[in-house]
Amino acid sequence: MARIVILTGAGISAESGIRTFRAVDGLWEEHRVEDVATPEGFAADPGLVHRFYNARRRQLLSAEVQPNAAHRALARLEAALPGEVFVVTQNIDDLHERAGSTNVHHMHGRLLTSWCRACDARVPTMGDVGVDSVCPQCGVRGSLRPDVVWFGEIPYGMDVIERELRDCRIFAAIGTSGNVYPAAGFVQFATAMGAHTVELNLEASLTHSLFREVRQGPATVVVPEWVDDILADV
Ligand code: BV8
Repeated sequence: MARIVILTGAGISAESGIRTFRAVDGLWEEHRVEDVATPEGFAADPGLVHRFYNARRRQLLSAEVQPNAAHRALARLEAALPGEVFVVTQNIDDLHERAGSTNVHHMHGRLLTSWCRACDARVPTMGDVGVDSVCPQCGVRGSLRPDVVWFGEIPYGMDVIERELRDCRIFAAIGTSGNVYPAAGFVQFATAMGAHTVELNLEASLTHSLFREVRQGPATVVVPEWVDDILADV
């Protein structure tokens, strides 16, 4: 069980050039994100939803997008405190891993994986996926969907997340607006378990008043400072 549980959201990847959810003003090709990132949206127009994720995957894999100082600070924290740090991210990018974090859980899935609804395999995905794509595992055509948790679907690993929250001493939320549940509710649970809670965000989130400590500013500034303070105390 980790002593420090860190929830991250789109804001930690903003300075790597990946637009946050709310910054895209919730629109994609004139569709509300909530309509595209749902099972109903995928059933209604799988091509549109594949395009939405193909565009984000291409951007993520472009040379311009690299882990930033906030991702690297969390990797430094984990290296300094082996076994003590657990990152649960709402993000579907791989920037935490590329920065060197190893104990990372993607509760909303991953952009670089597809899920075959014919054979249930998760397959690594670096290129575009479409309604005619063939599953590399079972050969079925048209059975691949993004390996992403959409609105109305159950986030991955809720049992693991609850166990980590139950035992943590410090809960930090970085770059998340507090819009989306169940992630936005983790701070209440951590507080009930007696953990110290801290929000690190560009601006006050919807849940900022639930945190014992708030550090406002860009993640590349406030996260390295926070990590330095944590390591100065050990
Ligand atoms: C669930 C997919 C049941 C992948 C995402 C009514 C009807 C139906 C459902 C609901 C409802 N009311 C509530 C719900 C539940 C629903 C929900 O919360 N809806 C919201 C919109 C009200 N939740 C669900 O459906 C979830 N499932 O509830 O199942 C259940 C639950 C538990 C146990 C059993 C059953 C599933 C939610 C997952 C949806 N999928 N993503 C993808 O396409 O990416 S959510 C999506 O939003 C992303 O994952 C994203 O990470 C997430 C949250 O957004 P944030 O990360 O917070 O990003 P945002 O842009 O909002 O904020 C960025 C923040 O960063 C801002 O505060 C900004 O100030 C800050 N920032 C910006 N720049 C910087 C910065 N901070 C620091 N430095 C910077 N430079």
